Amino acid sequence: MTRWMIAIALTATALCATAQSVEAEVRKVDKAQGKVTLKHGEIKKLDMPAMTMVFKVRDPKMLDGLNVGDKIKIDADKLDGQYTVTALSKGG
Ligand SMILES: [Cu+2]
Repeated sequence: MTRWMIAIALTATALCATAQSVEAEVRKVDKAQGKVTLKHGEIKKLDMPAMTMVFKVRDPKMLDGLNVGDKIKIDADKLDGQYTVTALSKGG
């Protein structure tokens, strides 16, 4: 039982590390445009240092319940030439 639970925990940690690994803070939410301004940490995948910038979101629904000042974790990619948040989770 204990070994099984450790295996689950390790799997969850690995998934978190590969998926929503970038910490960010919400600065502005633009639902109409499907955009969000984030102060984000380093995004190694995109070779991008920490900064504040505007992202598109893959689905405007991802902005539901998101407020300025929220601390979130994101996964971002460059889609159609635009930096896009592909996954987002609140509260780490
Ligand atoms: Cu950036």
